Amino acid sequence: MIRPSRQTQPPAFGEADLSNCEREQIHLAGSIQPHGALLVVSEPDLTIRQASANAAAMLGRAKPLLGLPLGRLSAQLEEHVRLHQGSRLDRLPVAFRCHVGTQPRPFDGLLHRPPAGGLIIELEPAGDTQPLTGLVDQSLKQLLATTSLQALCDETARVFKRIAGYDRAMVYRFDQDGHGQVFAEAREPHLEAFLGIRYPASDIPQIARRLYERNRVRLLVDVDYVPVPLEPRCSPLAGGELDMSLCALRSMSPIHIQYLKNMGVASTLVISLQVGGRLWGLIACHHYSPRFVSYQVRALCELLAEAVATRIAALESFAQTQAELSVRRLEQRMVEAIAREGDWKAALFDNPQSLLAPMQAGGAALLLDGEILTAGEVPGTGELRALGEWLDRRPQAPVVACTSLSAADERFAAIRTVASGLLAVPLSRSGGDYLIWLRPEQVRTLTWGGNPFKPVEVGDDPAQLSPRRSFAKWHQLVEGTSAPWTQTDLGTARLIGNSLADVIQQFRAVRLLIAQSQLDRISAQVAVCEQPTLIADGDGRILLINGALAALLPTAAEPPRHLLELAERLAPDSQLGPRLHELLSDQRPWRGEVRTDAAAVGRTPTILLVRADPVFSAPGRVLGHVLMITDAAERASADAARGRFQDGALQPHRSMAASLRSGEALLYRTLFGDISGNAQLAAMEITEGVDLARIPALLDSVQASVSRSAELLEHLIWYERGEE
Ligand code: BLA
Repeated sequence: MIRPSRQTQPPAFGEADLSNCEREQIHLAGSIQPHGALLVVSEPDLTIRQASANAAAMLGRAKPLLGLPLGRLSAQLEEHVRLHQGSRLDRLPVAFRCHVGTQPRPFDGLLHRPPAGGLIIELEPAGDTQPLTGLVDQSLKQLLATTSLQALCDETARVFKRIAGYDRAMVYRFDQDGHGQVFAEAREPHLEAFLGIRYPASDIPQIARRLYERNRVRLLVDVDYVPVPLEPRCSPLAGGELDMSLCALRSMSPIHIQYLKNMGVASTLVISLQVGGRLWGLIACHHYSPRFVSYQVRALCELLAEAVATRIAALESFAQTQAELSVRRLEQRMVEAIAREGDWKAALFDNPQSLLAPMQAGGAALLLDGEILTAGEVPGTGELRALGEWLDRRPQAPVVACTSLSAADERFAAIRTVASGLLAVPLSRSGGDYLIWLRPEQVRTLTWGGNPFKPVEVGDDPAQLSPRRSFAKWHQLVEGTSAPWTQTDLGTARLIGNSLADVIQQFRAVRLLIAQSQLDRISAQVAVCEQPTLIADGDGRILLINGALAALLPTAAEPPRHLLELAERLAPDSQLGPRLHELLSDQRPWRGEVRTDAAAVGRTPTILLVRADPVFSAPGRVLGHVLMITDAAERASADAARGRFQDGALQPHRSMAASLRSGEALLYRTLFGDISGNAQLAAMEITEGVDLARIPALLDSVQASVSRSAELLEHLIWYERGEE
């Protein structure tokens, strides 16, 4: 990985060198690709203030364009621009067909507003247009019929290759470190396969990745193009360089162009896949001769990429739903074991597979109260303790994942055959207590497209930086590393950890009840625990309320003395009272959510997850009751996201209804129906998935995707109208 330089000024476009190319200001390109022309006009007078050097010639004018009112160039162009003067246009350019020149030629116009003022008009040669419905319908159906991530991505490569007409289309997927792998590919039969090949994170700088989250489609028509400068270079309206983030004609970084030349590629079309608020991957299309694709095809690609991204979110959530089931079964067994044998450990460790299989781990270890219990293949006790100490020294996190313990700390090199990968969840905040899964070393060969450790070379001119020249397959033997942990593994570990922490806490409370005579001494454990916990005797009289639970109650009042009194204080008029009543009368355990009453508690209402259990000393003989509460802030924000989704996501775009003619409205409804149907299904999969922490981001991204799709559809339909 190339480190950013310590210089404070990021390098200007085209001036990056080895030390700072990660920060090249690619959105301030100051030049365009020559297949189109760019104008910047002031508003509301629509006078041309800045233009690409090729604009006058391309638009059929002998004289320079600066200072010219737009209408003098083309009345039709002016009319289209006036139509959009009230709209925002700061997110997605709007497109129209118009004729410009003394012998008028058709152009596709693209209009948007950069942040610092002015209106950017890009004019491209008009492409052939095709009826939308058939193309969208058919492609969407093919994509949405897939039921696994691999099948979806394979189909995506095929659909994009066909629609965009490139020699090769790839789905390029990023891992957690930003490295990429060609995950699916469709190519002309004579081309070499890139499927499975990896490329290092340094091939795509962070700054470019952030730009690609906003501008989702990039076209490079010909790697041998000569960039056309803007005149004047600086925007008279904005003062500085023109922000070209959303420009379709933006000139691309010379480093990247050189990279493509080294690869033997002549032109590219690249579309972002944005899932859960982050750049999940790219759909990258390569052609071996120059290639231009028109606005309509690009917008269609963008629309389909939104549907693919939504489907990816759904399929990833489905994997989590499966994991959730195995966690619930494990918890059930622990609770039963407590009731039956007075201990939960047997449930976890007598049948090691129940603990190992959900994580595909080779071994597992529980470090608790100084004791160590293990399952499967694990290193010796000394090494396990060393792992616990290593975890203690790291910053607190809900889950710790590592795929190469020996790289993290060389002392662990000796145990790499059983423990190269580690996934750990802390069971207490004070440290020392962990549930750990281990994966053995997996010696494997990774295939990279060129040497990932030499991403740059010094060119013939030693001052000149060049990306690597060789893309010959480079095999890396990876040792001391385990198979990677997935997002689903991390989510499942968190769930098992939470559920185990609950069970342990409950078990400690039970021991406390059994030893009522020693209440003072033993209660210390429960008292310092940060999970709100309460212990009551067989009649519901409260023996102990820890500080965390007391903090949920109104501060001034006396602490409640009975379970039913607690229900009244915490959440009156909720189901808590009746359920605790059943607990006392019928010994019926209860798990559920209650919403606290803001007025009663004197703070914002919140959702609490409650588990209430009877504790038996012998069958049928109740010793007491334990009540534990989890603050469901995550659940609450998941619920809020679900609400926002239901309210907002499936609404057609606001301005649509008014702007469409009847035939268009029908077309819009049909296509929007497909898209929102996909989104609705995805939302269902997502809310059934387990990892509460990820639900809001995923749902919000599906919603953002639907709203972006609605806007794109609207633009496509407006554009088609211009065709009539
Ligand atoms: C951009 N590099 C990119 C992009 C891709 C790659 C896909 C985005 C281009 C776009 O969206 O149009 C890399 N392209 C690949 C890979 C494959 C592919 C891996 O087809 C595999 C098949 N590049 C380097 C080095 C630097 C670098 C060493 O290799 C600089 C340190 C820079 N890459 C770089 C820059 C961009 C880029 C600056 C942004 C280009 C732009 O949008 O202007």
